[in-house]
Amino acid sequence: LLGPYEGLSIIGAASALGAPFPGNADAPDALQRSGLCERLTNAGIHCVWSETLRPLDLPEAATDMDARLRANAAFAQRLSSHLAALEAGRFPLVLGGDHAVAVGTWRGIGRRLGSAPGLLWIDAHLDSHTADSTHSGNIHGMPLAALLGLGHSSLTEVAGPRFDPSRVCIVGARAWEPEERTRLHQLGVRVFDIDQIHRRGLPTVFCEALSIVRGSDGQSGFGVSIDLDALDPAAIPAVSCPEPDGLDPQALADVLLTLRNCGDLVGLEIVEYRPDLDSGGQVARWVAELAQAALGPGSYTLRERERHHGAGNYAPL
Ligand code: HAR
Ligand code: MN
Ligand code: MN
Ligand code: MN
Repeated sequence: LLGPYEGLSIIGAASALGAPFPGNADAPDALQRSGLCERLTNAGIHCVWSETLRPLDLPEAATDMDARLRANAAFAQRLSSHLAALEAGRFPLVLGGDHAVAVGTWRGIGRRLGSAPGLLWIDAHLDSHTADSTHSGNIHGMPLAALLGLGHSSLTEVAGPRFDPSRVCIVGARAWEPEERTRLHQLGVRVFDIDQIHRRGLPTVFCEALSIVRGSDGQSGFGVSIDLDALDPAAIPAVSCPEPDGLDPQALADVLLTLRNCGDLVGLEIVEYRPDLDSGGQVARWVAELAQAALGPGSYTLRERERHHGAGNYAPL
């Protein structure tokens, strides 16, 4: 199940169950209306909108942590099953929703592969709280801990493999609480924070991060999860939790071009978009721009199989 893939399948994950505002739930529909799929198709990427999953039960008592954990876990479980069943040959692009959907995305992709891939988490935050350490009570502050096997059992038991901390890293971090930073340090997850990116430059940091998540064999795959709040809110204001001093969107698009050459990229996720804060559609255009940078045209990842084999220029990694 490594690349090249025959085409891109977009999966909408229309949940805001993990966020403090409802706006993330409308993101997949807004992105679909904005012509994302047509735009990628015009750019030479074979693209279909596979399905948009929506929460079945919207808990009224949103104040009750247990109810919210259960609702988020139930949604993640359905998303995991959808990804596990995705046809071979299709590359998954998951569009959130808030970042809590990542538990379903990546556990499901792990099931599809038969083992956990490496994971590059591009985010202003660390998303490594548990239900016991959270200050805000928001579940979208917990998905990375859950993928690593830590936190409330409802989330950690979403179907799929547990992720290996030595093949996970975070890029763009600049807002966290001490408990989650300590947790990641103890696990050995590498965090490339914004100060380090300013010092060393994004291309250098991105390259090092890729070498960590890809591992040494090039066969176990890696995924990329982009939380749009990693980007500077001056350019990308339409997110749930904006944090000043973020990445320049064009600079991120430029380094994502590297992914076109990775036959071991197994999935891409873009989350936290708030269409209710994007009346001009400028952030929706950046979502398309980032997906296009990572995936093509002319990428190895999505190269048509016949053309790939016919040309014979690309050896599988
Ligand atoms: N650490 C904070 C919390 O636990 C902020 C989490 C914000 N989460 C997202 N995803 N927007 O990164 O609430
Ligand atoms: Mn996040
Ligand atoms: Mn974030
Ligand atoms: Mn706090």
